[in-house]
Amino acid sequence: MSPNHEDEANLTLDQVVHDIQGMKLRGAARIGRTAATCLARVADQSEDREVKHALASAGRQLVAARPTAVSLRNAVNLTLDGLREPSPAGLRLAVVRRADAYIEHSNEAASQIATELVTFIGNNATILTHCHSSLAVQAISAVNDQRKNIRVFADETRPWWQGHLTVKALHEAGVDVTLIVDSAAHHILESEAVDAVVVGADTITADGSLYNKIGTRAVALGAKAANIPVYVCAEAVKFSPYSLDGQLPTIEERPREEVVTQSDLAPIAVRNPVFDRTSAALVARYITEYGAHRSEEVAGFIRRQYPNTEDWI
Ligand code: RI2
Repeated sequence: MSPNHEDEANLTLDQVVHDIQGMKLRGAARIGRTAATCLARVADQSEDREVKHALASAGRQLVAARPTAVSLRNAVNLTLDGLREPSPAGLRLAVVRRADAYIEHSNEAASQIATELVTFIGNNATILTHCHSSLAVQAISAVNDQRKNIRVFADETRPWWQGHLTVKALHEAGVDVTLIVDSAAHHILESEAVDAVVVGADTITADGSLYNKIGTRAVALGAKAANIPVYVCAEAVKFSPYSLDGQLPTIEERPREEVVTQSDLAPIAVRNPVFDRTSAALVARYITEYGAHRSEEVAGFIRRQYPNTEDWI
């Protein structure tokens, strides 16, 4: 299911923002790569006299498209890096180069994270996962390639059913995977002697909290109760430098129509939060391209990864 970012290179800024808001473009890693690609296109296509303004405006529009995934804001800032270059030509060149570097690093990070996760999972392991994380899918596939007799249970993940993407991708990779409804997760954790929960991340904050797809918190609480470790596959851009000074992600709420469309339920109120926060104590390790980190190590990791965020939006 790994997206071909060239497909997105032809999208306009408005199309990218629309597709991210409409969940046509989803997955925090893919959203970040698409934002970098989009900014390179804006740089390429802007006149000298307008390039700085066009990039600043595009950056703000992209950051606003999905408030919970910090990879989007980090991708914009890592690509624009404060728009400091003095000349239009220098700015244009720097943005295109940084966008290419971002995309190359993102793709390399996924395979480094996969290699790191394998060190935490043994033969005959049973894994449970939630939603569709391209990083978790790649890492679980690597575990299946290098360990014997691996089984996976995947939550379907209402209301967008991203678990269907996960089971199809893992099945294509030759993994023994079983789809379950979200509310079966606790039962499976206990009755199937699950050895590890492996999920992705939208945002990780300095206190070690994980912001991920709705339902992750419930799975992590069930794992804690069953003494099962939770491993989070997340490249450095999933970590929030903005949380060092207290800026926390907004939990995105989406339309009721994604939950119910039946006319007999029309009078009934519906809430549709699509992310939740899993506290630091429930995460065993954050598996990154720079190694595995405990929750209490996250603030230091963020400071090392993001030493200078001056002029960032
Ligand atoms: P990768 C997804 O959100 C899920 O929450 C997933 O865990 C996270 O992004 C990270 O995905 P959505 O886009 O970056 O389905 O690992 O709302 O692909």
